Amino acid sequence: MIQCKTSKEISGMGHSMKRKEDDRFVHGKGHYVDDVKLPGTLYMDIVRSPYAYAKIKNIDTTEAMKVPGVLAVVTGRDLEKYNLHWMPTLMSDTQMVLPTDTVMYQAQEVAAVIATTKYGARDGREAVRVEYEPMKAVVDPYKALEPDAPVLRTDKEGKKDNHIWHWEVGQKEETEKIFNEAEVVVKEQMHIPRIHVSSIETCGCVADYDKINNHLTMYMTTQAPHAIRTVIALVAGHVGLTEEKIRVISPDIGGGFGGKVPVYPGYVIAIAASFLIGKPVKWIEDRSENLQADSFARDYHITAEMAGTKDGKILATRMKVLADHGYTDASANPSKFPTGMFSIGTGSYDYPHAFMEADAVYTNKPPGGVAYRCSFRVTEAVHAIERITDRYALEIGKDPAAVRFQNFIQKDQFPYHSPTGWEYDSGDYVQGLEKAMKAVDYDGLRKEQAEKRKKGELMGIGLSTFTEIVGAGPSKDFDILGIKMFDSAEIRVHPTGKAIARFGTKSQGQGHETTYAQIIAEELGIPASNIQVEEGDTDTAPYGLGTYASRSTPTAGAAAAIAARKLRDKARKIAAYLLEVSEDDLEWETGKFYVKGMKDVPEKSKTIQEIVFAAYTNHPQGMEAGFEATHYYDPPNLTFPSGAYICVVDIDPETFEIKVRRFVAIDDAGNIINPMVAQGQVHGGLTQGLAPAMYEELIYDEDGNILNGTFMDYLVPTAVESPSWETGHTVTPSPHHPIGAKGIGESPTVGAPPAIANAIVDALKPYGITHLDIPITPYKIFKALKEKGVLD
Ligand code: MCN
Ligand code: CUM
Repeated sequence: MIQCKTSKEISGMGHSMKRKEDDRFVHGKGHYVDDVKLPGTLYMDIVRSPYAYAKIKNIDTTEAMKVPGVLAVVTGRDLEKYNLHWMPTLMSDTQMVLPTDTVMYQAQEVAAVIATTKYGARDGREAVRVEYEPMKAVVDPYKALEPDAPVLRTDKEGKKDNHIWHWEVGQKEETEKIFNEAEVVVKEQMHIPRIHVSSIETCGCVADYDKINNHLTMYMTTQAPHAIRTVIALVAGHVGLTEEKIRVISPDIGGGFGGKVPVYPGYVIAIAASFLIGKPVKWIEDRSENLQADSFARDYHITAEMAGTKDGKILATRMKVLADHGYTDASANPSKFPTGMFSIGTGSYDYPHAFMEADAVYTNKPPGGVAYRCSFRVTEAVHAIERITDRYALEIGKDPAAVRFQNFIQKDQFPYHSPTGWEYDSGDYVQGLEKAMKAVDYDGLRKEQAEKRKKGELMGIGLSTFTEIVGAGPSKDFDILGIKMFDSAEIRVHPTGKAIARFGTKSQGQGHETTYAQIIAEELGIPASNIQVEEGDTDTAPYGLGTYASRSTPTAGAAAAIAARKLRDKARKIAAYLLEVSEDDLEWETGKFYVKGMKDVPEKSKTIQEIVFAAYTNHPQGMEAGFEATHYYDPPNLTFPSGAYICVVDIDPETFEIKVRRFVAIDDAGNIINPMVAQGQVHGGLTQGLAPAMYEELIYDEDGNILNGTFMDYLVPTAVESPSWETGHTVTPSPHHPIGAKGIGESPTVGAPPAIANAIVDALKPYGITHLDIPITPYKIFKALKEKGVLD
């Protein structure tokens, strides 16, 4: 049970207050970027490449310009005149805005049509004639590294291969020595598939350049409005668009999931078009464009190895990654680590040595890599460690739960220093797994499974006991183009004691309007319903780095608490003045200061509302009037949420259809602000974990054609496919966070896939199957059994 310190009326931390924003959403009053309707708006549509790799011989715009309403067709050559045809990526690589001579992936932007109507722009798009000279695409990342592979990035002077970077961490020699001498060594080759966030709302913007005032207002679906404003200023400063002349407004967002962190070429083209024409330009992607061309997630090929003793003690792990980044390294991964937080890969287990290395490679696919509730690639790391731990348990013939208990980092070992250089803040992994096992009746399930196996029935039980790492971040390791990854909160309390609070983050559905208000309510005793939360307008919100990597609670949530505490300090001074006592004689109880020992004497206390009123009407002379505070929070460390997930599957012995019978998720995100919101995050996140485990994968043929570029073929699970998720939690507060909270937004998507994969592989254990790559489909099971000679 979560203990609430505040009353329901105040609704501080721990209250399942209903989400304030939902009134707006359920009444159809949400305001999304496509709802922005400005007088004189022009519409943009984008011509896209049918080839994955081709030279552009010619772009003929004659017919397109004849289409009624078409005003302009913008090509790479046009942008080149302003040096706007390339832009920087967040990983210090470069990306085309529009190509001048070569296209690098199917669906890449080739030209943009600007018209007075949406349909005119679409018709104009169809009328643009592009002459291509197709070239042999490089699709397989392993082949891309072969010596005779064509070099894709010929724009980079002196580039002789498709290799992007090499990264390694850990103890290479010690690990090798352990592997050479260990009693047991297991190894599996895994692919974490390329997937797509497929948010309900696609990406889009309205670029509104005002020539008279030289001012750009950019309405857009971005998770990081301030960072985008800075990027625009850096890219377009040379044409006079300096940062004070740019306002980015991110209205309501219909799901981001990481796909709305990057800067897409469409945004830059829309800005350029509005800048040149002087009218607002709207660009809204359609569903297929979103799926085919926007930032993808994952695509890691991992060789995972574990060394241990015969009786279950893990001694070391080794992981080798090949990362397919597409044609440019545009991961939204603002850290000094090119693999993001993949090096959390020793998981929840305590052993002294590990070694991880990764190589990234260019291929003729869309760029991306970090999206989809990934915590900067913890998804990949957790999948590898949780799968290989199960593989090890299988090898030594021990129950996977027993192996986990044997190797868990114990709660008194925190702060725990991992062999790959992280300092885990807190956790109680034993308690979490015990709770999950109790919830499913683990021993009972194993008995049932043994009975079923005798009858040839396929039932599997899968575990995942993962550690997450979120809250980017300590500024020493995390920045976007040099801007440190702090985040901010500004609280302004009006004379009547009602407040507005603004943040540098940006909710995309996570419920910040409610939960940030609850943090402030907890600290100041002002009812959460009287605290208006605003995000997403760079003209009004304090500078912040945005919402992704489950960082809002760890960073801006902390900033909210500290800004509120600054106000409480001021309130104490005012209360002392009003009550004519010394500050030390006062005590705080949510919502009021009272003279020590006189809690129940009305005239010996002042409520926060009375104090705030005095700040405007009767403040002590010499004290600054008003009641507002700002805080920029640079976290001392990341937070380390964890989870113990158990999945039970039944597989049809004839069709191999997989049914998730039960799924229990015990999460630990430290102190919880709003249990209902947190549970909602877990439910949604679990379905997004089920997705890559069983359904989703972007598939390309050998020419780089996407084979499932529409929702007819790319399977996004819905409520129909989802089991009834069972959730619960344990609470180990983060010791360095002002309210002891850790992030939770991505945990379920990080933890669920290996639990499901482990359950399916466990069901197939009697047939000698040791690993299956996700998404695990009935056909994959059929093929694997066939290969094992089980089926004729
Ligand atoms: N929360 C809480 N108690 C905690 C931790 C969190 O009550 N101890 C609440 C927070 O107050 C917040 C929500 O849970 O309302 C998520 O908080 P947090 O874990 O800090 O994550 P962020 O707000 O930074 O959200 C980002 C995270 C990411 S990275 C992806 S991807 C994702 C996710 O959130 N995208 C989402 N969840 C999503 N949910 C929706 N509806 N839409 C998305 O696009
Ligand atoms: Cu990795 S998806 Mo979220 O960080 O926006």
